[in-house]
Amino acid sequence: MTGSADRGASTGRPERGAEGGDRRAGGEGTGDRRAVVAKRVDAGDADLTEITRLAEAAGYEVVGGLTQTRTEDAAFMFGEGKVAELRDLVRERDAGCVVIDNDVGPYQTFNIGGKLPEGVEVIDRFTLILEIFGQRANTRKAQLQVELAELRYELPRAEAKASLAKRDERPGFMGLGEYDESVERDIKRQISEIRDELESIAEKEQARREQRRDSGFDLVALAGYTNAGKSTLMRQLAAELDVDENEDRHPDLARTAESEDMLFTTLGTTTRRAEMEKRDVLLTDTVGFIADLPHWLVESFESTLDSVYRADLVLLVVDASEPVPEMREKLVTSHDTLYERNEAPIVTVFNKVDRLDPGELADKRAALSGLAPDPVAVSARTGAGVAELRDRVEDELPEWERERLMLPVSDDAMSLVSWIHDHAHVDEETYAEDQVTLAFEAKPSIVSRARSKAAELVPASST
Ligand SMILES: Nc1nc2c(ncn2[C@@H]2O[C@H](COP(=O)(O)OP(=O)(O)OP(=O)(O)O)[C@@H](O)[C@H]2O)c(=O)[nH]1
Ligand SMILES: [Mg+2]
Repeated sequence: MTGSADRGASTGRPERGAEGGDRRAGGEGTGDRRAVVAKRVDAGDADLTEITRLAEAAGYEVVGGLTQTRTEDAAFMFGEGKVAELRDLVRERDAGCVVIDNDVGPYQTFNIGGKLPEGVEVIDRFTLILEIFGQRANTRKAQLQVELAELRYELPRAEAKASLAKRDERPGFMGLGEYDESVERDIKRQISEIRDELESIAEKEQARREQRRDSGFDLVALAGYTNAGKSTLMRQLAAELDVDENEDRHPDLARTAESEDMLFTTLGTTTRRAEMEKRDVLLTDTVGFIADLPHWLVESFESTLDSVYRADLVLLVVDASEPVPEMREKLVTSHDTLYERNEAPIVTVFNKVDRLDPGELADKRAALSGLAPDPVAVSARTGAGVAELRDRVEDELPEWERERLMLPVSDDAMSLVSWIHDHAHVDEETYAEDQVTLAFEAKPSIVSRARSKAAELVPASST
């Protein structure tokens, strides 16, 4: 695996001098991956489950946790007493890093770091997610998206530092040494360059989607919260063949959609041909959703989700083995992510039903009927319900038209016959002496192309 130090260098992020102002997790080389997780909530009980799983996904060993319920402290996020507790816990557990599941501002990060033992890193939820994405980004597009997100994370911080340094005439503020305003300009320039490149990749992908539709394929996308079981379901529904012509894919990459009991296993998109009765379906698996992401991070990864937004049908996968409140929260996050840009009908899939008894399933259906009307229950692990899901996909896809064509028996007509076989579902093919009758069903666009191709044939054959 490429160390994040390498990757950092390739982003061209501003140099921070040898004194090491960079307090972010250093990846390989720093050695210490023991982390304490912490979270503050305004009310109720803070839950450390997700941040722990995220930290583990990034390769940390979580050795302690700490929560606090109180309003945000402007300087320290937590109360100062809690920060002292945090320091003691870090010492006791010999942790090298503190992961905070809150939107920690740059000054708060700096202040908390100042109270911790020397060399202990402070990172927040977003930096952690970026770190995971950075470790797993394996296509040019994914790398660009990570770089974009990193730069967008950096920008307000650079702005703040520049203006503070100017106002206070403290060029050494936060140990940055000589801070140059040009850093800010540099970040903005890089952001715009990356955006341009991402846009041109997105245009190519859009062209490819159109080409696939023209060839008679319906495009179905898997969406859902991270770890819902999208990639596992992909394997149930699709042939092993990977149809992504990913020119820039890293050579040593496995070309299958990987599944692991870990958050954000899948980052890039994988497209495979699904095995359906009638329809030719291309199924795309992609990055999972997660709650509480700032808009800049979501936007940086937006083009990853284009295959979802522009699909003909979306399968929204939900882990139904979780308690109803969690399912509800994750459904809401998923709908929020889809809401603004999605154009396709959505079928909700309750996955992991092998872990439920029938009574529980019925209760969950009832409790969530508002958010998930008429879900299909499956187990991507055992394959239960997958046949029903296939039927449902075919039912929900845009209607096909029926057509019946009578063609002359000629070479040109025969190549049209084979074109129709490739692009449509042929119900009947009968040969009489000098003509062939073809009855088929296909997308409206395919039917009209077949008609016009047939119309071109007739004059030649009638001579
Ligand atoms: N018991 C059970 N486990 C499942 C089922 N489907 C998936 N899993 C497990 O759930 C975990 C996550 O599955 P993935 O397919 O990687 O989930 P994903 O939605 O692709 O996750 P990301 O790529 O991280 O967004 C893995 O450990 C799977 O083995 C299921 O039907 N039953
Ligand atoms: Mg996956």
